[in-house]
Amino acid sequence: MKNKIVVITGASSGIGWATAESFSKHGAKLILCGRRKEKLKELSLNLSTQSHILTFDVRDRKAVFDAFETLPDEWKNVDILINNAGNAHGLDPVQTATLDDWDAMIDGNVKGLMYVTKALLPKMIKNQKGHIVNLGSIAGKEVYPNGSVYCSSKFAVDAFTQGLRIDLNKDGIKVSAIHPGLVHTEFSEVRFKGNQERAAKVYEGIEALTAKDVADGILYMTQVPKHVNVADLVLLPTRQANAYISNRKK
Ligand code: 8X3
Repeated sequence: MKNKIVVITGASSGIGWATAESFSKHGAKLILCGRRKEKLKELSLNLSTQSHILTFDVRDRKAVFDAFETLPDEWKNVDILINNAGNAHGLDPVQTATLDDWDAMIDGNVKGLMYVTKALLPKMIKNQKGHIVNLGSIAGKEVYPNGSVYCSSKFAVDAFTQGLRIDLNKDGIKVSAIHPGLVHTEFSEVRFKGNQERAAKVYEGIEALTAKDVADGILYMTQVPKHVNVADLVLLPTRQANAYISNRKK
């Protein structure tokens, strides 16, 4: 991992932040992407290796391509892209969900991930090497009540990952996805628009995964030998059997 150039989207919090810390500890140089410049600066000060900050919203197609265009030459040969940016907005049935929530999830989780991938591909193809790791979810494997659009967005990530792996098969580029279950981050607070009480309930009675657990999973996926691709990794808390069944302490 030493001196590898690693792009992480959504690096300003949660899984993205923890992944930046883990990869830096293993010697990687990091391109930290996110919307909140101050948070990215704070993160970069915490890291023991070099980092470069790119501030943009993955939903803004032009901003994505412009941001990567500005990379100095020494940062252009990206080895690993971790497509982490994404969120859930609301937990509602189709009939009552808002279109703004739908747009935010489809534009960010799906189209944003595709834009970033597309922006970085030409160089990876030219170099005939690279690894793209997409953040899917257990919600991309099973649909749960009131999650139709969030689950759609994560099913799309799964489909895009599989398709991209086919398209890049001849180019020696690894394409993988990691699908976490319950992870204790700001995820539920964002989903419930700041309602901390509702967010806390999601993690009640269950030892959820931490952001670092997911970062460790990504690190494992990117450290296996060159001829091995961990194509699909579902990571669940031990107390969670699937999207519906969890053994919660009373
Ligand atoms: C997060 C997993 O099941 O809380 O992507 O939606 S879940």
